[in-house]
Amino acid sequence: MGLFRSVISKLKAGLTRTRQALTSGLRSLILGRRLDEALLADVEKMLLEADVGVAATRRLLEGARDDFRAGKLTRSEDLLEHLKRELKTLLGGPAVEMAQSPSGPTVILVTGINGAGKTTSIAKLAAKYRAAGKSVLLGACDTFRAGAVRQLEIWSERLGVEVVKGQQGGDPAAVAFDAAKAAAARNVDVLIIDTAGRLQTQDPLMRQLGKIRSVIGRQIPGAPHETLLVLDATTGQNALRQAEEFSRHAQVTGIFLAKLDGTAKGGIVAAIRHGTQIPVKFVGVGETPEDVEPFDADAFVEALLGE
Ligand SMILES: Nc1nc2c(ncn2[C@@H]2O[C@H](COP(=O)(O)OP(=O)(O)OP(=O)(O)O)[C@@H](O)[C@H]2O)c(=O)[nH]1
Ligand SMILES: [Mg+2]
Repeated sequence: MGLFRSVISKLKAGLTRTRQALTSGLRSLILGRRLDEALLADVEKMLLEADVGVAATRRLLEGARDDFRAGKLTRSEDLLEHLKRELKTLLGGPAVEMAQSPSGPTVILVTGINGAGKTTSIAKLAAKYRAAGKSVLLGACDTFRAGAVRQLEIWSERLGVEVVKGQQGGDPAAVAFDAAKAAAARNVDVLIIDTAGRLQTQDPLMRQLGKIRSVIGRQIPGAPHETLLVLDATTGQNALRQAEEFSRHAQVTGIFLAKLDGTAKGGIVAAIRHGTQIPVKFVGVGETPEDVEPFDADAFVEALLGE
């Protein structure tokens, strides 16, 4: 049993828009129609519209097409169950747990483009760890955007956790140094580092991320234990490209897919899973600290395609 568990009802609520578009759409498409090549083509179109992506869609329907042509899949009602099974396989088994330092603080570095949802997602993680009885410290390494430190502080006050901060415009690596030092001295369970939004194409900023990493690693052996890339689910296939690019530059260990509630294109999860090796570890389904679910393939598929 992991530290965090997935709650299907909450996931379902968060997936409302995708469910309306995809699931209701699939049901009404399939019900009362004969299973034939035309129906398979329509289902394919619907999966593509939900941002499942070309490659993942092909993979999801491959088996159905083969089985249909071999006469093994004959009833349209069975197609949905078939898709569910395929999607579960594609998304791949149980949740991938967050890494944990064997001794001393576990450090989680959070990165992503501007406005992806990094700071909000950090509040969500902090709330989760607090609820699991862990002590949490935050590092305000977004020294770039005006108001960024304050935003993190407001969350920290609400959640009852402390923040290590520096001067606006100062060196983010210096803040990372202070935060890691404080985390080690206080022996907190978890240190979560907020960073400024950056594009994967901005070399100096990507190098800065490297500097933050090495500063933390010198203070706390093995840190950062997790590098989470926050992606905005509403950006569709663009999110997939960010995942590819960021993982090339930073050693991303997991994806936090934010704003899944804000999109009818929740199929992006499948595209990311199929297109990268990085596990989706959390999904964000709203703006409050409670609106987060650890990603679990079975729970996700049930919430998405279940009744
Ligand atoms: N609906 C919804 N909104 C979200 C979610 N996560 C974040 N947001 C909203 O997205 C907006 C940007 O979130 P931030 O957490 O400030 O994003 P950020 O990546 O830290 O932004 P910068 O620091 O400016 O790069 C805010 O309005 C959040 O409330 C989510 O899961 N669902
Ligand atoms: Mg931020």
